Amino acid sequence: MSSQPTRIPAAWQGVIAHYRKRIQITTAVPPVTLLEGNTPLIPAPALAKSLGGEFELYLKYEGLNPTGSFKDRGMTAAMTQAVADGARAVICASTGNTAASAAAYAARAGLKCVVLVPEGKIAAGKLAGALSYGAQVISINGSFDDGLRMVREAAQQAPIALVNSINPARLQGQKTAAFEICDVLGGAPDWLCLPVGNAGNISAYWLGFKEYHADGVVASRPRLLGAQAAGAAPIVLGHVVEHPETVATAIRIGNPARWHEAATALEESDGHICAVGDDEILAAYRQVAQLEGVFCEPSSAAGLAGIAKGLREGWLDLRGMRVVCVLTGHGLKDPDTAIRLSVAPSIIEPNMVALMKQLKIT
Ligand code: AN7
Repeated sequence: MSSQPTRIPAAWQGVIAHYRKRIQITTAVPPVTLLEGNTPLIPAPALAKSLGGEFELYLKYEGLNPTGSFKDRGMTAAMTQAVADGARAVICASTGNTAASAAAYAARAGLKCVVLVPEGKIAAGKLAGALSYGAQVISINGSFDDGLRMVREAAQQAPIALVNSINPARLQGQKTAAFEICDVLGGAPDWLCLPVGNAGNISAYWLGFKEYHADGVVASRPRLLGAQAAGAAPIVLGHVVEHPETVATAIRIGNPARWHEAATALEESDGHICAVGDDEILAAYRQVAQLEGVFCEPSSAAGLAGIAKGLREGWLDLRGMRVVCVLTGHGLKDPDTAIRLSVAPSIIEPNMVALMKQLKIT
């Protein structure tokens, strides 16, 4: 036995450091980072089989980022740029994950952080995060879309940096997930599936895949499959949804800021965007946890629900293909939904008779 510790080679330094030359943001200051990124790409053979098999399925498990969602990739870039620009405070509207991420990275950077969230429509783990990281949390009697309109104006009227995904630095950070997928697979997948809310992420992925392809790093680009919740599906419907409603609160958005970019990405990739019902989202959410041991938040399962729907309805043919499904946030973000959907634990007396009865052993 060697008495020396085995050093892990080239420890991960976060997405900006790893992809520095490709990240179009300032180099004037060191990155504000929590070593986000480098998330696992988990093979999901049991899930693929349950969906009819005949294709390779991988889960990009973004819930393993420092604050539990993909938002950290964009936030490291937005916060680094804000520091370089001399900002003292940052602001965003959020369905929850952006708020938690902004709060953490602002804490890291020593900046004040203000987040606007829709009252009563933010999952417990996200609120807990935003509050714990020390952000000023303002709950509005309105939707995410109302909040976004307000913070856009606030950033014009006050010296406060906007860190929603209309901030271009956010997309620069978030596109690194596309790079990681290609770097792990040794090429681009045939399809990339993901939930769509404000449409920043689908736009960022497309930036990343296009860039790798244009530079000859990969030989092909994936087709994109976006999924919106049926009660909040403006891009699918082709019009703003005034009162979006869905159990998938992260994507409860009626007027996406990156609508145009998402539409372009869908068109350029020969992709497709579909609406999935809450029942379909929750079925996929339970399936990925119970067949693969991967716990994501309900919204994150929308992409998977989109695959299931496409295969069931016959407009999606994945035979022989390599498919990546992005699980955008961790299941622990929304413990209330997880518990509400499950059978409650049985409560027993602390003795063996009671236990053996539960084990159905007589
Ligand atoms: C888990 O936090 O919009 O289409 O304010 O939290 O890039 O908006 C969250 C969005 C998917 C949709 N999955 O991504 C916010 C927010 C999860 C999310 C999305 C979100 P975009």
